Amino acid sequence: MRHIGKSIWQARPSLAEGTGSSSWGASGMEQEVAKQREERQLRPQVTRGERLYEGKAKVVYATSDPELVLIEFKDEATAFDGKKRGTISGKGMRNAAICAVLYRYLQERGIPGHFVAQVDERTLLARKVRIIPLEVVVRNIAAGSFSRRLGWPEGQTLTEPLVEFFYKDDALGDPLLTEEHIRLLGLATEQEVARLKELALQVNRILQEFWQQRGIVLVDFKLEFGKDSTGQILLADEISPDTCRLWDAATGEKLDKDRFRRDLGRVEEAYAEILRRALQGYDTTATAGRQWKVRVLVRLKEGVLDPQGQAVETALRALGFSQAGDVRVGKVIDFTLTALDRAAAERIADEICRRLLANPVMEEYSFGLEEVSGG
Ligand code: ADP
Ligand code: AIR
Ligand code: ASP
Repeated sequence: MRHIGKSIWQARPSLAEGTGSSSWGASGMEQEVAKQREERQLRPQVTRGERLYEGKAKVVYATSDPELVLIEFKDEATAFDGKKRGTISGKGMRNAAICAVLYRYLQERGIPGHFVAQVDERTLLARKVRIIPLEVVVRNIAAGSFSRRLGWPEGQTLTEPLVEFFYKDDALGDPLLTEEHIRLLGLATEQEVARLKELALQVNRILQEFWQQRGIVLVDFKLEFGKDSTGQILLADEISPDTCRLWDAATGEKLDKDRFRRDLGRVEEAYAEILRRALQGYDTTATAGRQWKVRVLVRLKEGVLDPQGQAVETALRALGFSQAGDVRVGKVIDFTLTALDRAAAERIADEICRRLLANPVMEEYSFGLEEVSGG
């Protein structure tokens, strides 16, 4: 493994000593710092590599781990496919923090996402994916291009959530696509489109509840998805006031990028308010769900040399147990996890095995799952 430059963990300023921004609630911030410490222990050796891509709102860097990227959030803002440009001071830092909170919340609930850790004020570590060039929009209330296109007044509630696909192509102005267009253009298969819709609606349910608890109405939002090196579809890119419409439930005030798009003023304040609300009740969100006991068995794949197994076999023979043969030594890993339901727990356990516990080249794994009762 290549090591480029300083370890990002050493390079990062601690949030606690960070900007001194007043937007962090005291207990929310303590929780946040604790989460970051936990995440840091999981990925201690990753270092920053070359700049892979600079977009309108973020810069993406390679890392010493080919499966991971660093995503740095900028204060620059654009709207209308880059035609309107400006700076929203503090946006990078706030969007990175909001995004980290939302991704943790979603991934704890079994949504497969690219988020790994927040490494400094404006930078997230994420699993590298090949982005599927679709913007997947979910709408609960009419607004924006939906209102313009179909003449529904802004604010009218839809009878059920609507999923729309747009072609992620600035030069074409991100046109709306039908599922037939997606197939014709070869952007995704029918099964993949079904999976994207399913995930988008799951994300909508989870985020609607998250924001509702914080006095915010989730009007609509845009998601991006990508495929990791194994071909698994992961939720990727950011989820923030840049990509969601968020209205104050009590006053109807817009607390998102529409303030910038439409020159409504108090843009920075809106982002700060969303961060403050996102951090509200942070500790309760971290422990939501049921407790599951997981037992993972990891063994070497058939045909991989197992010196430990051979040693045990030799020792058995020395003791006279000539009946025993084909000894293979594996390991057992026990842990508990918190998840809303069995399906979520299984998705998370599988991820943990694939990403950390079993080496995909040499090892195979299986796991069993049991709910901790009486909790
Ligand atoms: P844009 O490309 O629209 O200007 P950004 O400035 O947000 O957008 O740039 C970030 C780019 O990184 C986006 O194109 C986004 O699709 C891509 N991206 C987001 N998450 C990942 C990831 N985990 N791996 C690779 N690319 C990603
Ligand atoms: N969005 C779409 N393209 C880029 C972004 N950020 C988001 C908007 C809005 C939702 O998708 O921020 O929350 C729908 O956008 P529109 O313009 O189609 O109404
Ligand atoms: N389409 C995005 C927006 O309006 C960004 C951009 O168009 O530049 O928010």
